[in-house]
Amino acid sequence: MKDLDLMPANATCTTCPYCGVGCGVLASPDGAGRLKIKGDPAHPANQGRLCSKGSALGETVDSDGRLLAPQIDNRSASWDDALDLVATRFKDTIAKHGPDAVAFYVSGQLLTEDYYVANKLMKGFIGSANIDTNSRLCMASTVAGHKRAFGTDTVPGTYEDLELADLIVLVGSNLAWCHPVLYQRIVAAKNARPNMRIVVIDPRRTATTDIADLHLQITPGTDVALFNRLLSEIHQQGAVDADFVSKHVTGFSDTLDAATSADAGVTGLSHADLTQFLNLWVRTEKTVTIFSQGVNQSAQGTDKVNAILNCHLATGRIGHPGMGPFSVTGQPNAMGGREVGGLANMLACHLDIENPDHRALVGGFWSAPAMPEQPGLKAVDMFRAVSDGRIKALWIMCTNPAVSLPDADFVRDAIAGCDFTVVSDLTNTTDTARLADVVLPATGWGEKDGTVTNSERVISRQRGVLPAPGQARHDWDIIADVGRRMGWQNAFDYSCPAEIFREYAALSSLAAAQGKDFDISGLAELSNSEYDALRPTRWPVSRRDRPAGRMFADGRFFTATGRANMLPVEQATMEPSTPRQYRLNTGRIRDQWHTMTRTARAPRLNQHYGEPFLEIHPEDALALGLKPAELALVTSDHGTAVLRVLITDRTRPGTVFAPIHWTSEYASAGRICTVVPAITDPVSGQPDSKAADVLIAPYAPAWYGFAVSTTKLDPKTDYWATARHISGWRSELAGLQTPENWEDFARALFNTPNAEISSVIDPSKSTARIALHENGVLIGALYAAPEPVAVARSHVAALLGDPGSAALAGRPGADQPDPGATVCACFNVGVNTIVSAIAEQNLLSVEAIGEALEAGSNCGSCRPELASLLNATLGQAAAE
Ligand SMILES: Nc1nc2c(c(=O)[nH]1)N[C@H]1C(S)=C(S)[C@@H](COP(=O)(O)OP(=O)(O)OC[C@H]3O[C@@H](n4cnc5c(=O)[nH]c(N)nc54)[C@H](O)[C@@H]3O)O[C@H]1N2
Ligand SMILES: Nc1nc2c(c(=O)[nH]1)N[C@H]1C(S)=C(S)[C@@H](COP(=O)(O)OP(=O)(O)OC[C@H]3O[C@@H](n4cnc5c(=O)[nH]c(N)nc54)[C@H](O)[C@@H]3O)O[C@H]1N2
Ligand code: SF4
Ligand SMILES: [Mo]
Repeated sequence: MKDLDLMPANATCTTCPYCGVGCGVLASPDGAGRLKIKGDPAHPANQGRLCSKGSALGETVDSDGRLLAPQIDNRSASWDDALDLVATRFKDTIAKHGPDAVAFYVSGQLLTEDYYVANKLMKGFIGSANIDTNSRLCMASTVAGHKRAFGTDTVPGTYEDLELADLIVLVGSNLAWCHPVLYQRIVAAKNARPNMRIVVIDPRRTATTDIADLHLQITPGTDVALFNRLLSEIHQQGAVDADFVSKHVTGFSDTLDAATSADAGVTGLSHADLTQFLNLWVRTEKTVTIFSQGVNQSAQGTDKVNAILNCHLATGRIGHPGMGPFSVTGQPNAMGGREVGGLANMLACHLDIENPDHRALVGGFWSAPAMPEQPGLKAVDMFRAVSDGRIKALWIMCTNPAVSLPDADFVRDAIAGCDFTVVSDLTNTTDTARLADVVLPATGWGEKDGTVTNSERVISRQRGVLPAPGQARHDWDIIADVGRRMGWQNAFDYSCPAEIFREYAALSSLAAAQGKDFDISGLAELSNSEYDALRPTRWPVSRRDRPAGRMFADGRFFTATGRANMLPVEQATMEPSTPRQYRLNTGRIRDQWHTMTRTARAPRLNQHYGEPFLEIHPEDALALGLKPAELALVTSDHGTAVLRVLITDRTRPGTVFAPIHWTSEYASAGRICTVVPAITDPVSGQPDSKAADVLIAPYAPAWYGFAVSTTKLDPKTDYWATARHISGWRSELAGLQTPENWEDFARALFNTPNAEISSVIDPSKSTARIALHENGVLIGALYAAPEPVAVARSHVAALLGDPGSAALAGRPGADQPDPGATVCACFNVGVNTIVSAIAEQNLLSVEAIGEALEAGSNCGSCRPELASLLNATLGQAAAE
């Protein structure tokens, strides 16, 4: 890890492709197909910091596993054949069934230039608005809430506001794991100004709640009631900014009436906690309310957003330093996609599809033959239309809907049944790509060039550092080529992303002339080399006389009246789960990104959690007869998942939590969206991904197993989950029937007919330990038992490639302590190592752990966990 400091001076400045913090990265080829990575000290978002995922980027970029040539029906094909087929099938479908019989489903991970071209092709030339994006699952409620309140989808705040705030309220956001660098900036600010207060509103205890002065463990789905209660408290305590409201806001009295009749009892919060929160919020001028998926992904997501915005509007706490509502974006270009009109109900540059003037303006600018007059289908409805045959040709780019959309088995079957499906991805092995008729190899991060916009409206360049693997091509180039092959040569005659960006910036000039806030006209004349050199830039960047920087500072909003709207919102009635049901909450873990196509390639990112799991409260586990590390069967009307049980009081009784990341590539039944119903918010169309009613039962296999192997296994066992590790692969296994002969079973599992087998099999206990050697070195080991196997997993994984038979013991000798599960992914430091160092070396702070073990001293993502280990260990010591 010391080579982190040895960054060549000519390293390329680019932007991290994961979360919406949008950290600047310095990247330079290491000569072996990978990259050296360092945080860019000059980037305003991160000032040199990176989290665990960003730090491991260099390990995810080699060409191993990449699709190198287009495929038609699973066979390699030339680009000409593949793109001619795509163009012909789309043209024929449109000719026969009309433009709405085709659709694009795209992604907040496309670059702005890719997005612009896809949107132009669908909305301007094909003449349908059936282009929607995975941002529908992510930011749609915020988009709708912002538009209702501000008349525009604009985030007013900047990251500096978080450092200037005296109170930060995090609603439905696990910032420590999902926006780690922002979280670290907040931690640093709080250390510098200990009077800063932090409140976390989340039904679950998370890594983020560790820094909270107050954690409101709210009943899931009751945020509207809480913020309505806050609004009436603001009024009662005389904290309404009457001047601001009278000049700049509409709807105040109706909204207050609705709020005053609200009952905060449904939140389940104690009187003391509620009062403390209300007083803190009402009495702290400099308050920032950060919100994320606990707000957006709800059947009432848009109302939740407006309930929060109402409180900021009533107090005038918006548009000034250190205060404001702050929706943190998920994907690297979620914001850019919103600006470029990637959603089915928007046009580019914040223009509206339903406004005839806007349509005419964009249509004229593009010389478009056909502009749709109606919004297109939103993601969930789009796949319903695929299923019932209304959509007959579908192109999915840069997203994995067979895993990430609710009711995922339905979606998978819909895609499989579609007349013609095209997928553009880095690999052909994703759950979605495997269903496609045509798979197109796209270049990925590290290879492609363009721009992204982060959560604070800063546009940054992603820059290519590595050559495209095989024949892979850039997304914008693939889409433009199809556009030309469909007959629109001039409109799609682009030669580089800079050209696309200039066109987009010029369109924004026209939008701004219509009174829209999105304005990057100042960048419309960038030369190719200026575009290449573009430093991070916050919009607006206008060529008109228009101030840059903070939005809404002058109290002017983008509604017809110029005033912001407060909106009366009511808490929806929460349907109680039936007594046998549990409410399933889903979300993210620290070291994986979505469907794991990139992060799971970096061994160190698989160490934090190596398997799909279910967090369940001890009382519920007891009632269900589930013991630690057993497997649970999670079912709903829609599907089934099998997950490792993690018994913890982090989650409330009656509610369980599962991560979203696992796919059929890495586990037998880990796709959690199979059990999530496709219930959506009526305003935004965003799915409620946080409140599925499920049944839980013990999975009860006859045997459990753990295997290490030098190559990826293809287990045919009833349950399996596999992860890449430093020296090979680790697999968790289970079966409903005990194999008759463990050695035969092992031979088949490892698919190594010639390996030498040694084993310790105890029929009386039904346990087996088997080691496989080839050419004298260990190539695999299997441990099986009727209960979850107790084996020192990291230890045996490290023995792969070694001579000798130490693996049969399954645990290290007394002189070699087992480091335990990895906490610090950068320096590979395990929990046992940390706990004993705390006790033995009398370590009293996270910094001291860093000095002793290096843990937490690079990316810092594990610092919340170090802090809680410290608390637990020191607390225990104090009690002894
Ligand atoms: N490590 C990692 N980071 C990521 C990503 C990733 O895949 N991995 N993905 C990125 C993307 S695209 C996104 S959208 C963001 C998401 O970032 P977050 O929104 O922070 O992440 P989630 O884990 O989806 O959900 C946040 C929290 O909402 C809580 N919650 C559930 N129901 C409710 C409720 O009714 N009310 C309230 N107040 N809270 C509730 C959950 O318990 C959870 O802790 O993360 C981004 N960053
Ligand atoms: N239950 C539940 N479901 C959820 C959520 C939840 O919290 N709970 N969260 C939702 C949210 S917020 C989100 S954002 C989605 C994310 O869900 P997805 O978008 O489906 O997940 P990703 O794994 O990011 O998919 C990106 C795909 O694009 C590929 N790819 C990467 N780079 C490129 C590129 O440059 N070009 C092309 N063409 N392909 C590329 C990757 O290999 C991968 O297959 O999941 C949603 N689903
Ligand atoms: S916080 Fe981490 S994942 Fe997000 S942009 Fe920064 S380095 Fe990338
Ligand atoms: Mo997202």
